[in-house]
Amino acid sequence: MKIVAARLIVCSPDRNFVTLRIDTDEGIYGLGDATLNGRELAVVAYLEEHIIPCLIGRDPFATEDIWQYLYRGAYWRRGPVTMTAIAAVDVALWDIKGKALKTPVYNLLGGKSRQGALVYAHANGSDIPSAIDSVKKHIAEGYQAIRVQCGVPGVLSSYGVPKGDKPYEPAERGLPSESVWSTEKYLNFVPKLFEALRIEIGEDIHLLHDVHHRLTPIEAARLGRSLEPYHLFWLEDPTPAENQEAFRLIRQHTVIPIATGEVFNSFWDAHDLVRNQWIDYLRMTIVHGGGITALKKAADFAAVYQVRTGFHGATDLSPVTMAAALHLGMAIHNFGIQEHMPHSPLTDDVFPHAYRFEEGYMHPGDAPGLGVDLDESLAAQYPYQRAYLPVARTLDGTLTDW
Ligand code: CS2
Ligand code: MG
Repeated sequence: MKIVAARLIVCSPDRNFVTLRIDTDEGIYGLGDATLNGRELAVVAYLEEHIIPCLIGRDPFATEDIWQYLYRGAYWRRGPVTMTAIAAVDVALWDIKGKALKTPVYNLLGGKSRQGALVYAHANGSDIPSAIDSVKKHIAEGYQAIRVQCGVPGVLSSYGVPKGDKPYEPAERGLPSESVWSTEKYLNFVPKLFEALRIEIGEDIHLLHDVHHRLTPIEAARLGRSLEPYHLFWLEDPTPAENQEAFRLIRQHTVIPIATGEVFNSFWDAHDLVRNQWIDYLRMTIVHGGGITALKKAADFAAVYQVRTGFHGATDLSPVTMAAALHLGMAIHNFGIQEHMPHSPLTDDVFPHAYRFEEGYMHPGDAPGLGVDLDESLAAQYPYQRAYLPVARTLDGTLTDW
């Protein structure tokens, strides 16, 4: 079998998605997600100008060799644009392999290690009563694990809380919006939120929380310690992770489980975190971390240190990435949990898929390959629109981490 063509489909069914389609001489094609939120067209150019010409004529089954060729062969390693482009190729090739062998991708990665992938939902509210309502709504839908974000009194547009009555979606069309942040108000408020939640819903449901990279290590340690009585499943991105040593300090002060990695693009971003056991869950994602080939290795390395996975699954990762994450999550031994922020009905129409949610778990389905398609004529009705993630400033106007 040979690769004969590859092209990009850029569409915006409620939000932007970049999809790579690779075609073979046997009529089988594969899809890969190439979406990098707010920087979409940089990946399109990287693929069109620099990668696609090198793919034509290659054997699509050679996933390891093609990965090495694109990673080592570029000489310039790592970075979100490069690794997203490599991931798109890699995922499309695994899709082709599964379709050609007439088997779901999880069978090529070790086979089923579990019956389904435990997922966590997003609950949010502008204040504590509405956050509790949102948690109860998700429990009624069958979720057994729920991330909770809440408006902080005195903080305009807190992270993870919708502005109007539409579901929370971080990227906005137009230029970047600016939100305001106060660490002091946040640190005083969050323990009250989780205390109220445990009183209201009891201990059975897993609760999670995302700090979104906003604290210093010692502030994160204080937050972790103050949340210990409420038994969180994890505290996510408590501090930015460029300095991996920062997590040592957090670990010295609190036993709260820590998750990080959604912005990592190489396992080297996580290497010290994992081998020192400073984290409990690795949140790297297939689309930004170099594909199934790279994430399988990262997960296997993490397994040696009893670190489990918690793959990123926000709406800016397309249904192709969701499917890839579910196939890998079904197969690896150290799967922990999968984020599930459902796509809009329009996005689901553009990307028909075999995966499904049932009683707190997701299942990738048994279709050959990844089990996701792209309705190109529908996609064409929703062209790309420039959009950005917000930026954040502290109360005195200093730019800080969003
Ligand atoms: C978030 C994301 O899902 C998460 O945990 O941190 O919503 C993140 O903000 C977006 O994926 C950014 O593109
Ligand atoms: Mg996050």
